[in-house]
Amino acid sequence: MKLAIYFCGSIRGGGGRQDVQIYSRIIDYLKKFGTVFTEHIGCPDLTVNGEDGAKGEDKYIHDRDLKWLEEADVIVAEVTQPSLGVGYEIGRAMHMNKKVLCLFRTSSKHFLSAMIRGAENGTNLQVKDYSEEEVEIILQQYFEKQLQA
Ligand code: 6IA
Repeated sequence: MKLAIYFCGSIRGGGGRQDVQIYSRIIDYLKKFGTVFTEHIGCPDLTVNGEDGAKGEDKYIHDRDLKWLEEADVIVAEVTQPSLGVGYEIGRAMHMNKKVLCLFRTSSKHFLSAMIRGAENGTNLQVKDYSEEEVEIILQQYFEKQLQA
C-alpha cells in the first residue's frame, strides 16, 4: 500500500532553512513508502521569502497545506529547528487524529518544546530522538509498523 505522506520542516522558523539538507534526505527516503505532498520543503531553492520568491502567497499556502494535511495518512515532522508553522501543523494534524512522527536531533543546541514532547502518546503522536546517520533506519522501522497496521 502506498501512503500519502505530509512532511513538515522549518521555512521561516527560527533556524530558517539551516536543515534543508536533512529535510531533503528524509523526503528522499519517505518516497519509498508513498507520495510526499510537501517535497518542496527539502528543496534548497525554497527560501524564507517564498516558494519561488513571490510575495503575498501566505493564504494560498496555508489553505493548500491544510488540504494536503487532511489528505495525508501520516505526517513526518522534523522538529529540531523551532518553527511556528511546524508546531501549528502538528497541532492541526493531532486534531484530525492523524498519525504524526516527530524527529528531533539531540545533537542540536535546541530543546524540544514541552508541547510537542509532552503530547507524545505512543500511538498517534510519537517523538523520536535521532542522529543524522540513523534517520533511514528510524523511518524504516516506523513505516514497517504503519504498513502492518
Ligand atoms: O513557520 P515556518 O515557515 O517555519 O513553517 C513551516 C511549515 O509550514 C512547513 O512544514 C510547511 O508545510 C508550511 N509552510 C510554511 N511556509 C510555506 C511555504 N512557503 N510553502 C509551503 N509550505 C509552507 C513560504 C513562502 C511564502 C511565505 C511565500
